Amino acid sequence: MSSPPPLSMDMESLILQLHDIAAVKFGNFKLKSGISSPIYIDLRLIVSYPSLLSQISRTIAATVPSSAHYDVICGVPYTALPIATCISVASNIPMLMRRKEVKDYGTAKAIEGAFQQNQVCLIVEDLVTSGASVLETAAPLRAVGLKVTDAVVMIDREQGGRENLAQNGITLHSMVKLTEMVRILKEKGRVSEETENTVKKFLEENRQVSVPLAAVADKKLTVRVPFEERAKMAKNPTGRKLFEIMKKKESNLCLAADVATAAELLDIADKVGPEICMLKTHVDILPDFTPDFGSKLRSIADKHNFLIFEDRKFADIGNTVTMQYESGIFRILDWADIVNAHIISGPAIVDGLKLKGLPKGRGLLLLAEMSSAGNLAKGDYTAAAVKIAEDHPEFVIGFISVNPASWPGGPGNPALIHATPGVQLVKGGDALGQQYNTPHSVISERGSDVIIVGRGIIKAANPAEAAKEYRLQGWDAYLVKCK
Ligand code: S5P
Repeated sequence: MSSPPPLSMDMESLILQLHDIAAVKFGNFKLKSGISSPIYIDLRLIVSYPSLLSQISRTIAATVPSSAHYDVICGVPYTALPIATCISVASNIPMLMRRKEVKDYGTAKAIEGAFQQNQVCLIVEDLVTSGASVLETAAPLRAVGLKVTDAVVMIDREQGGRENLAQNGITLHSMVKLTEMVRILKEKGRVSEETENTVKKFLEENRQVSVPLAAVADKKLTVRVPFEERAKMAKNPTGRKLFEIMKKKESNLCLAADVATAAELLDIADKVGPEICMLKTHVDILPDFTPDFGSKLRSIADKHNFLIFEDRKFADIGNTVTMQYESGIFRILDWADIVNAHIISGPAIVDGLKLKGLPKGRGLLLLAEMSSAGNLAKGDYTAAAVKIAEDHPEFVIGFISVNPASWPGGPGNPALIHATPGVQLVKGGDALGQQYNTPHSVISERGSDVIIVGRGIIKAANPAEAAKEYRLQGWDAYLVKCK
């Protein structure tokens, strides 16, 4: 094995200073993920040591090779913000700030600062483990039209971050690797050989833990059966087809196409079609709806291989919903693969819809939870939805859910699909009670399968590109869940 290249005196001095201020500690620490670590790094402390902060910032900036071109820089909130600020001030390269929480997505921006489309943004981070935080910052930057090709980090924990970022088109440059740091501390007599070996062993054993997103080892994470296996378990042909499409297109993204007109809807369906497994409509909001709408949308759905989900939210007695499903102006039964229903009126609503839908091979999602603030679909209500679904496996294909991992039985039967609305690239909400979580949180922490995204895509400057970003994030989070 070749020995690593020697570190510069400056780097050694920085490492020793970090140890002096107890930003690097050795012992037995319980990490957020639940695992015990023999090393703990808290770089938040460096703001209290301005000269160290400035030295670190200079060294980090010098770590980026001159071949890596960038126009702006953005620190990952919060610890890397002062570092990015120092780099920006020293280099006179403008900085952007990413808001971690966007309360009112309509008015507040996820990215603050001035920039132009297609400018290249360098991400600055303090510590990379899996690369999840860098990816969470890259997503909103990319969503507003910036390019992200490189990230620079002070300490690389060497736990999969470099590889995960590379998979997302980001080259990671690190000031120092964790094993190098520990080696220096041992050489300088700060830690024993035994400690160095314990840390090395820990890193070796936990190399796979954190890939590719931060919460992999979070106890809320629900490991699920892969979609192709679940396709075989599904009792309803539409449920099976949805799993198959998801696997084939590597997409667990459903577009909520809440646009102003039928013409716009057909247009966006064609543009975003390659990225989605399902397109969700609210046909009653389309002023230009015509009887041929269904067949037009159907041919786009066939062209791009996605399913059509009319978000009708039936809620009446069995007899009434049969008519609402089949008749009227919209004739939903003719063209929608999937519809959904509240269970407020009791299980007979499923019997009513099944009467019409099952002969055509259609599927039904039950609203077990809702995304809006203060909604009443929780606890016993959610449990009742699970029971009704289990009683109708040939027609109910799954749920509209928000946090199935928190249900008493978790997401439950793998033959059933969880689809979750209230998804944007940053956590937040709108002015009318909608609450947003990120694709990663929805899929890998909350145990859902499909992200339903509306305004995050349709209000984007380029909906097809935004859809691609959501698809990649949703799929990445799914892959984590299958590990
Ligand atoms: O609980 C729910 C259930 C649904 S189906 N909360 C929701 O937001 N929805 C739908 O998802 C809602 O009707 C809208 O079509 C979409 C969310 O849109 P967005 O623009 O907030 O992403």
